[in-house]
Amino acid sequence: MNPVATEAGGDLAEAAAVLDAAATGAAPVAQLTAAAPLTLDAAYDVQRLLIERRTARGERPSGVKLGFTSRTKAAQMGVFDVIFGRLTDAMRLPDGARVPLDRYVHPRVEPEVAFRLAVDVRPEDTIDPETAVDAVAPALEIIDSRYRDFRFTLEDVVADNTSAAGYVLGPWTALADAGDLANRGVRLEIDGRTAETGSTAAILGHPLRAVHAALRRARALGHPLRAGDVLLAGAATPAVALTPGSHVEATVTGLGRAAFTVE
Ligand code: OOG
Repeated sequence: MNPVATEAGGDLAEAAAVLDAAATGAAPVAQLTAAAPLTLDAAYDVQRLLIERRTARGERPSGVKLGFTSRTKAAQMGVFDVIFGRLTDAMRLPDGARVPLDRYVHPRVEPEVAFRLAVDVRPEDTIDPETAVDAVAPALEIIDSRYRDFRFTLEDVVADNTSAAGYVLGPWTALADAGDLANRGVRLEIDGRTAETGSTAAILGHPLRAVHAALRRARALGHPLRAGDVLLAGAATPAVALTPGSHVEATVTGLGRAAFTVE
């Protein structure tokens, strides 16, 4: 084997181990790019290795997510490229869950729209995004950067699996019954008060474009998707820090709500 590749592979595996330990120990670490430059391709390799560590512990892939699909959210973090992350069943929290805060480093929440994959999609398949998904739901995503101060570059956040930490889904509505999703109100409520409002139009101009973007990225990364997988389309508003005891709800007009309570 090429020794340079081995060495680089070792570094990437080490980076994945560091980020994995930061997540499991809820203890932040320095940005990877502070120590050495990281290409975007290498960052996606770290992300894959990070998820392989989780699946080796028994977690199962449950879908994918996009980040920075809305400008207000991208502006909040100063990163303007759409990013792709991977979800596992251990990140899924039941609607109405009680969520312990000490499981995370500095968690934030964002209101989202989720889609459900209708069919298996192998990387070599070309599929129309509208037929790839069959249902839509309101969702909440808990993001938790494993980097100190929640600060990162594009490559850092990709390596850290796009800060993915947890997600809650509201009820599914069949896409055929959901009507036009182009411009639905999205509201984040904390303790009954509106914390953020936005529109599904903020998600790449139309949330179904997120399906297209996710399929394209999954194909480029050779990442297979399965029928039933969840696709989080990205926040419609900036993220809000979680505080103990708060009750968090996301509402998407016409689709209902998703909620959890912080412990
Ligand atoms: C990265 C994840 C952003 C979204 O929906 O835009 C994201 C972060 O802000 O930590 O999930």
